[in-house]
Amino acid sequence: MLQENDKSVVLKDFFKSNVLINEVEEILRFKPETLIGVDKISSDHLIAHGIKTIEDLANLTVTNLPEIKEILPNILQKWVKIAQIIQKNVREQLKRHKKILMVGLDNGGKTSILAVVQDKFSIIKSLLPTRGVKREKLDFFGYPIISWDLGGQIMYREKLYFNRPELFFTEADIMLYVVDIQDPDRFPEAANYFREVLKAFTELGENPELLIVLSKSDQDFRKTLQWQQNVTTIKNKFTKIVDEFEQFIIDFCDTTVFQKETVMQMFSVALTKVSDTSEIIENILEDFINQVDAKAASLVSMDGLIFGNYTRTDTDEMLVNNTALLLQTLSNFYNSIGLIRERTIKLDLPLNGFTIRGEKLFEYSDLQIPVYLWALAEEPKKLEGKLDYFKEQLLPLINLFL
Ligand SMILES: Nc1nc2c(ncn2[C@@H]2O[C@H](COP(=O)(O)OP(=O)(O)OP(=O)(O)O)[C@@H](O)[C@H]2O)c(=O)[nH]1
Ligand SMILES: [Mg+2]
Repeated sequence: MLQENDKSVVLKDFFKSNVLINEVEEILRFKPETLIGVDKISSDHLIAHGIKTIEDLANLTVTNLPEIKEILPNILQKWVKIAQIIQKNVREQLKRHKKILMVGLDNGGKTSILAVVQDKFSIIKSLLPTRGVKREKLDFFGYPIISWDLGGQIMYREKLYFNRPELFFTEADIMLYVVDIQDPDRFPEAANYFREVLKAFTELGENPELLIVLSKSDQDFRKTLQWQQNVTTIKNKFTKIVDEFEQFIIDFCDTTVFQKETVMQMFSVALTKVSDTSEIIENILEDFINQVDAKAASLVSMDGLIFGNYTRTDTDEMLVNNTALLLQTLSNFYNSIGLIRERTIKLDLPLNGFTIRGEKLFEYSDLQIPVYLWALAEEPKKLEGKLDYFKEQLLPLINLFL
């Protein structure tokens, strides 16, 4: 983030002080006169010669400039060079954003998930089907993302996306394929569309990460046998499809928009797939759990974002993460009725011989969201004895990557 701010400061320095920069991608569409040193009259001459934007200026070749008699060639050359620096910078900034494709049948819950991530709960009730593709920039805990929400209605699926696949299915870091888990009648249709998308990726030589989102896994529904059956059906169907191709790996996550933490958790899983950051955090956690003979550790924010975790077995991972999320929900409830948040949250399972323990480390973002280190340990004393070491030595490292 710091880097990005630094860069936009540099970019701003090229423009007159009255020019407001809201979105990086707008910059290339600015008129030439927004640049420092380009007066309105010269700008109008440029426009008259078809050079209407910063981008047009940048696309000129310095060694082969058009003749504009009102502007000296060496001055024009300077402006072109500046425009080219700006263009390069803008492109670099945009590239840093992870591109997330939201794909799936109509009514699956794609746009709702994006609304939850942005805390726009109120719009969910009145959402209309997405028309075509909706692109949006999000900031997920400071992590820059561009989401491409591909409206799932049949007309778009049949007439738009596969006619020009290169416009939609290239350069994605990850695809979240959303399946409405409450609608088994449409599982075959969802599976066929998924296969078509994988074919398009294959033909384009693209290999994004894939995460299948089992949406509408509402709390009550999750408790039913029907939910379990539907999940099994989807997992089998989709795993088979992926096996038809060579290059893809899939993972599954369930969400409900009625519990924000499920959506946050799903997004964290998605981001850990596309960022090196969590790998680094995982390495640090691995180092720590080895030192204290623990079995698993996870860094989780109070609203359910998992920054990274390290475990040796899937069961331990589930144990730590699910316990953390549930106990944090409880802690949030205590907090909401006026109790002071405890620094340490602990659950002993003596018959099973272990303890799951969360320790508050710091508060994250302007909203001051507490972040806890969770660990599963058979000898929690060892862990407790090393917490100061963790805070003093390892946490500053982790902070570098948050
Ligand atoms: N029960 C339940 N309903 C949900 C959930 N998420 C979304 N919905 C509802 O499902 C409907 C469709 O949601 P959208 O987010 O518009 O679906 P979409 O995938 O964007 O649909 P298209 O834009 O047509 O592709 C809306 O009425 C939502 O309120 C959920 O987690 N649980
Ligand atoms: Mg939509």
